[in-house]
Amino acid sequence: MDRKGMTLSQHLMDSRLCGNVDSKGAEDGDMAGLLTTLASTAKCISREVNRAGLVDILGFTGDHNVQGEAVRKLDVLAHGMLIDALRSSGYVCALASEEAEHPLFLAPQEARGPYVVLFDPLDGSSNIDAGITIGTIFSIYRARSTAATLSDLLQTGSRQVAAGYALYGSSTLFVYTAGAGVHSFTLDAGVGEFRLTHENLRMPERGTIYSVNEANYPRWCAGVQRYIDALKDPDGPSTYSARYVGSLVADFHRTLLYGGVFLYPADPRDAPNGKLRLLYEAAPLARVAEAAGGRASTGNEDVLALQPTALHQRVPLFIGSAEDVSAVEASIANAPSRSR
Ligand code: AHM
Ligand code: MG
Repeated sequence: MDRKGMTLSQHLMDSRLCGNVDSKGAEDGDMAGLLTTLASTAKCISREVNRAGLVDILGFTGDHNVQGEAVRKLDVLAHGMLIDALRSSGYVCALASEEAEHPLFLAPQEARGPYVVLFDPLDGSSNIDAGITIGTIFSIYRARSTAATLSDLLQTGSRQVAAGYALYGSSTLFVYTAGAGVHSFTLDAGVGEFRLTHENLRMPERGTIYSVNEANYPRWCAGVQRYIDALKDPDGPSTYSARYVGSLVADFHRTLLYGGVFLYPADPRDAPNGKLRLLYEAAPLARVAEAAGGRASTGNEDVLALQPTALHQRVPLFIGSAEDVSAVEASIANAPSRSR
């Protein structure tokens, strides 16, 4: 049966019946409901992103977030929309956002559900004012009980029961994995429905695109420098092209479709532990990559195996086609030990 064009709700219903969406215990259906809540909120964020310039919500608020970065008005708006929608959904007991220093634990008198959700409300926000593709990234775990604690938010990425993102670009997309396969939907804005455009996406085992902010080259470790040098070798086995949007979610989506590798290495001057956040960016995209046959590494460890120690922890990130990511790891491992 050609399922293309099927709505997200139909797809979730079908997947649930097939056992492909987390549905343990008494909360059968909660995951489908939670993903629907996220997708509905993404539609609202998409609307605000599209009309941002018309209603004076571009630019900065004047505040700084917990990472010390200037906060943009749309960051705050998207953060608030997700908190409000998830908090009242009845599916979650704790939330954590890249834009908030502290997590939110729902009180016993609130309608609480079995899941915790961590999210980057608007990834790529430095691109907002230029109308370049940005997105929302989410990560979902089960809590041990609805009286969740910080440890329920600090789980290894391999324990995610679902993850995905919305992309606000030339179209609005919603991409998720919840156990089996990675599925991508495109918003049919006229009727307000996400419709299935790719089911069971597979990332090519090897690609020919690398994606990195190459201005940082002089400060990378020798292993990463050598890896990039080798990609440019005219006598090398393949010819690579460079593509870098500067919105992780957009660079990742291209990598998911076309293959290759996205790199954000550590940089001793500006990002000694890497720039990207483990819980809001690296782990959810690693979960999507692995479900599509790809990989994500910190350079010497699988991202999904990392035990988080802090909510806003950063990590170096190498993510994409399995063979490309393994090649970066090999280059780092084989570099002289003091300059890895
Ligand atoms: P943010 O917009 O949520 O703060 O995310 C950080 C962004 C990523 O989307 C992107 O990959 C990276 O920062 C780009 O960094 P740089 O400008 O240093 O290349
Ligand atoms: Mg981000």
